[in-house]
Amino acid sequence: MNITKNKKIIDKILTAHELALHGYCDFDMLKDKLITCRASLSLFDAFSPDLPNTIICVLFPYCFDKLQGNLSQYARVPDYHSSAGAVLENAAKDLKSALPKYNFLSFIDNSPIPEVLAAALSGLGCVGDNGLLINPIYGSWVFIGTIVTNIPFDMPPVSIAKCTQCGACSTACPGGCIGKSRDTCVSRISQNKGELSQDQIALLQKSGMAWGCDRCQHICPLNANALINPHPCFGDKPFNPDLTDESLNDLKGKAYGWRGVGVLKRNISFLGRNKGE
Ligand code: B12
Ligand code: SF4
Ligand code: SF4
Repeated sequence: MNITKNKKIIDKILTAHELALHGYCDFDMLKDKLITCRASLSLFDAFSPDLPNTIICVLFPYCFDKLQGNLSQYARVPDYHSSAGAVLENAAKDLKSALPKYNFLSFIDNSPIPEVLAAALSGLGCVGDNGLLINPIYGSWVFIGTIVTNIPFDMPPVSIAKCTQCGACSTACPGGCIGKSRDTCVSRISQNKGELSQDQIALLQKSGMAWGCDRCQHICPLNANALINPHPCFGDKPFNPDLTDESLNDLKGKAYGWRGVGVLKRNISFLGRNKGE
């Protein structure tokens, strides 16, 4: 086994898929922190009876501009689960062809891997008080994907870097949830099904958001000079920063589509946009 040679092969294949922004971490460091989800089984099935050795972490910058409307930045690009997910799957297939002795399994978001932690351990940035991975070039405007593999690498011991802890996100957060429970996170509330409580409605109105929330990112000084250079899988034009009832006619390929039109209409109506305000 030649670790340096394998790493070179992986670097080359990832770069060919425009995934030059990647790093590696030891699966062992995260095996006690895995998130239980539907994708957990596929992780263990793929490597059974053993465990994977390495997590390859990749970043997908997604910011096109800093326009702020009622739609969160991350949802202004084609749904990353499929767009970025397809890039990851193809990269994993090419890795398997080049290194057939090993397995490669890709995940993004719907993943047992705590992705922020994995990316930080892979040297791709620091962990903000807002819970997000902040890359030195792209800021926190990045999605995190992983390719889990049984290739063994010799990884030096790493520690997790923290942000400057300036407190700006905490002051700006409409839900008051930095360092506390995420139950009042507007991003979560905007996804809730059914009726919202009066408190939840008040938080949505306070934030002005119909889907997602970016307050703790827009305010972060570490994002001030973030490079704008979105991954090509997101095309060349973002969606409008404001959701309206009309824009809900086509939910195909939208990251805000999975909850259905009812939840989106409900959120928009609380913001008063239907009444022409
Ligand atoms: C559930 C979830 C949510 C929930 C809950 C968020 C939460 N943090 O609990 C809700 C719906 C609120 C949410 C909102 C958002 N999310 Co989200 N979410 C996830 C998901 C699926 C799981 C997160 C999780 O449960 N992690 C596990 C627990 C243990 O995490 P935790 O308690 O927060 O602990 C973290 C930190 O404490 C830190 N940590 C742990 N131990 C230690 C120890 C030390 C010493 C240090 C320093 C740090 C540290 O790392 C942990 C892992 O993330 C991940 C994808 C994934 N598979 O990881 C995406 C993910 C975190 N979300 C993402 C995004 C983009 C968002 C939003 C920005 C979307 C939006 N604009 O509305 C917001 C941001 C809200 C916020 N400030 O966190 C991205 C983040 C990308 C990035 N740059 O970091 C992810 C990684 C998805 C992806 N594939 O890109 N999300
Ligand atoms: S705003 Fe300040 S405390 Fe919050 S994540 Fe950014 S640097 Fe950290
Ligand atoms: S996404 Fe919004 S509500 Fe959630 S932690 Fe960040 S600022 Fe607070």
